[in-house]
Amino acid sequence: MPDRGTGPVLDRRLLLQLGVAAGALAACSRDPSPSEPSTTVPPWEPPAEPMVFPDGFVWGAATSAFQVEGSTTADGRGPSIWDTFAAEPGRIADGATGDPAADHYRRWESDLDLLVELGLPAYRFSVAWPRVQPTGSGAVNQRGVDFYRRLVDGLLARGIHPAITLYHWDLPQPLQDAGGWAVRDTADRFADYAGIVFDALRDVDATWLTINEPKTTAYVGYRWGAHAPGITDEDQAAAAVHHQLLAHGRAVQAFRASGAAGGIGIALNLLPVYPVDRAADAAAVRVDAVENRLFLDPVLLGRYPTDAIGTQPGQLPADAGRFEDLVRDGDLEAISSPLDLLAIQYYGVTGVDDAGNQVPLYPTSLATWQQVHPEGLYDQLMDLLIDYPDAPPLVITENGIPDPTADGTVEDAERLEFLRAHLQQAARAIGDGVRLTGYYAWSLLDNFEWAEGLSQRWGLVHVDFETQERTPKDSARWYSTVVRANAVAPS
Ligand code: GCO
Repeated sequence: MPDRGTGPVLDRRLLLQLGVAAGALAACSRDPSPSEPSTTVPPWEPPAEPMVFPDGFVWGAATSAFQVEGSTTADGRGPSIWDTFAAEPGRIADGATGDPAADHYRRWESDLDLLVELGLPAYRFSVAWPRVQPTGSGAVNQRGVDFYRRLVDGLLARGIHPAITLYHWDLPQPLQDAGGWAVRDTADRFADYAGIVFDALRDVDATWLTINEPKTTAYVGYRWGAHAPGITDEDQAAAAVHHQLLAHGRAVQAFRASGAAGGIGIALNLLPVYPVDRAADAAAVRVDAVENRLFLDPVLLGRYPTDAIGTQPGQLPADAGRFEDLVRDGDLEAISSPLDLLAIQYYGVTGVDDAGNQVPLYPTSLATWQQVHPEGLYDQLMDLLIDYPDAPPLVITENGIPDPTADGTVEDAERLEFLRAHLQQAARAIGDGVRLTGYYAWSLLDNFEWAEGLSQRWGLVHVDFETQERTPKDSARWYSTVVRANAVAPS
């Protein structure tokens, strides 16, 4: 995410006063080369007939352990950085903690039944490292492993494909006490943990994802301090980039060595970047490096971009020399280990001004960091096709929007139309040659939305946090029809 509410932004009205029409801005190319002055292009219109997805396209919904499980001390689970962070006064908007969240640790069976009711053929969840290894290293907590075995078996018994994220931000607290992702040892600890989970579930034909959104952890957790571990240090943020990517690479190597079934990838949140005018071109290229290429290039090309870190407008203002010193022989080979899929998470876009600030071009959702622009998904997918032609097949593992009211509702026309518009853009990109093989909506359930606590509801299914009652929203019913038809209708 760009900033999750921090960082400098230009007011949209100011942009318009400057005579810059948002429609024209939207037409700007992401191509880094300074191009012709932008011209307004007509918005894309969906065809009159439903857009059909390829046979075998995988449809699902996603959650993550800390956001839904609750039961944070059950069965030997150790504390994570999010338990610590949420317990600190003022960190979470409504003072919520990870308990009970959506109580999924105890309600997992009925939640899997809900997947069946909605006709979803795939479910993405994450394994909580502190359940499996309560201190982040050493002895395995068998009761933690057993929970995920039951969950996976429950999915398979219902004919649902498991997509398993190994790390969705809940680092065991003892590893943070030793430096967290700012230190190299954490990458080795992660590889050990990943090996434990691969061994435990080696027979399962799963989609494996190593690290969820290393960018968000590095920038929001270590640069802006709005997420756990709440650090504000540019050099630690840069180190967290490298060490998470190294952890990813080591885990892929452990996966291959384990002989586990299924395929593996990493989940990167990407952000199409549009310069607001020609004077912003250079800064926009650097912001693209910080937001996208700092992650895509090492994973897919085996090298870091040279323009992401530094003191020029738009760059991550860490010490580039110190960052280079972190990268040892063999690291980039590990980080660029061949993948079976690249998981991308798409929420919206950003504009960039000539000072490198991320500025609004499109209306935001209730999440102020989310500028909603469905065509940005098409741009993103096409950019990947052009810039990384050897990339593995793509899967969208997150895409969604919070309810427009904090209270929650099951009449969520905004989410339904958001999903429809994004699925149309996904189908459009497939038609233009993108190898996109699956889509997971974020999220199956209303849940603990990090620093926003329970106050932002991202679920297809409404959760009453008093009673834990689940009620599918209109979008969930609509999404079921899309999945069953393997097609998205124009309206
Ligand atoms: C992320 C995470 C999810 C969030 C979702 C909405 O993208 O930040 O993977 O855990 O809940 O994105 O913010």
